[in-house]
Amino acid sequence: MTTGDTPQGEDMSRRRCLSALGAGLAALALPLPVAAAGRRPPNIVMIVADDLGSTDLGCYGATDLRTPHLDALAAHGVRFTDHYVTAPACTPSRASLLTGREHARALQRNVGMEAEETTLAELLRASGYHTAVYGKWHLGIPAAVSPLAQGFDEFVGFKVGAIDNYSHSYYWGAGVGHRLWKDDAEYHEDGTYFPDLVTREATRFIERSGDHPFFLYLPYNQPHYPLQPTVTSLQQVAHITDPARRQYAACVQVLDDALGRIVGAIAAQGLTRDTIVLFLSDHGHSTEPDSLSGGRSTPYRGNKGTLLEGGIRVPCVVSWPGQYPEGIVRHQLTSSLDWFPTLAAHAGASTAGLTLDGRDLQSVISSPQATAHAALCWTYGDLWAVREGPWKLMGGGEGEISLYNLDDDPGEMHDLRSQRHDRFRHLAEVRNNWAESLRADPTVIRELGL
Ligand SMILES: [Ca+2]
Repeated sequence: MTTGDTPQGEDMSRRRCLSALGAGLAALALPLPVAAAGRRPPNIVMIVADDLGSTDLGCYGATDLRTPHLDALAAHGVRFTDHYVTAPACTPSRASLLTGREHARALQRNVGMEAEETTLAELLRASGYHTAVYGKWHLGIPAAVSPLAQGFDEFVGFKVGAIDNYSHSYYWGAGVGHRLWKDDAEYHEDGTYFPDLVTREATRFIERSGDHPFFLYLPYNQPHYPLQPTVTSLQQVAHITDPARRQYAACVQVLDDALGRIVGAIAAQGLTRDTIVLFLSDHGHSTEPDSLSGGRSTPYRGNKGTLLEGGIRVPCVVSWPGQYPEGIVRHQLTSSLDWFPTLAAHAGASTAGLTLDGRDLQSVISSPQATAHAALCWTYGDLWAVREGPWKLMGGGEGEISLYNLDDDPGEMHDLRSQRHDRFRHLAEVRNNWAESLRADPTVIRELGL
């Protein structure tokens, strides 16, 4: 595997959660109007795409792909245009999603997510939820950092970056071998198409949930390589002439079909109005050779592994029929960090004592005027970026520091640094203050350009 799927450039930090620090930041979360009085806590289904391009859904403007179920979710929910993940690679992005914390705090170098991290699954389980993860874990292989050690009652899936969808083996580098797990044991089900296996397990979990609230985390491995779409899905995108795009589109179709089946399973149990369905990608599309580079981020530039928009700006849709507004679009700056406090609030789970970097999005979901973040900052390897309003400053690596206005220049082509020293100085200060706040956390290692 190349960078982004091995724990090399992505896993930078040591940390230990300091609960003493937690109280201050936890207080940033808004008051928590849980589910209305007398109402049961909602089920939460969190579906994560793997390497899906920033605009590769019909509801995000793609005209060649077929994503009817995801488009329907957006039509009956809330779609975010300016939603970001914390890193353009699997492991750090997922660690932040599950903890509500910057990956610099949550990761342990070359291992995965810190065992001491409090995941959303741990928090919800402590509030009485049943929890399960089916799909791609990629947050550590040892038992001490496995799903069962991080708050999940059940796990079926793999812990590495990618597997063959039928043999469930890993064919890259020196680590070739069977990689499917059920809980903490090796599991064999040769020949079952992995996305179908995930959907089947998820459906069974939903069917036996009864009235008990559950948290179901479904990190599908689509459209990540190896590109192994079904014959049916390939036929449905036969109109796409570019072979790489067609293969990729068929994998997106597999993902969309899976989401449709999950939503259908929820409806079949009469749980639609008791279930929040959240969908997002872990980062932008891949240009690694095995991916065939079939993904797109138009009109943005960049991809997985970069802090350009195409690396970190992702599709994100959330639906809670009867509770959330339907068919609306939100343009505020939002982050995958925000789902931890938002969903915890809906579940009635206290985040007191946790040092969280995300914000409760309930006000943003309710109002186009509300603000969750004045600015967002990123660090990844030696790359860094900061966005405030339409302005984005980025640097590190071999490149110069560049300033872009995303409203005028979504493709980040025209560097305005020499023309707008005022914006440059301001964003640099925002970014430095953010880095300083992380440096104050002794559990963060300073290898990230912090
Ligand atoms: Ca990924």
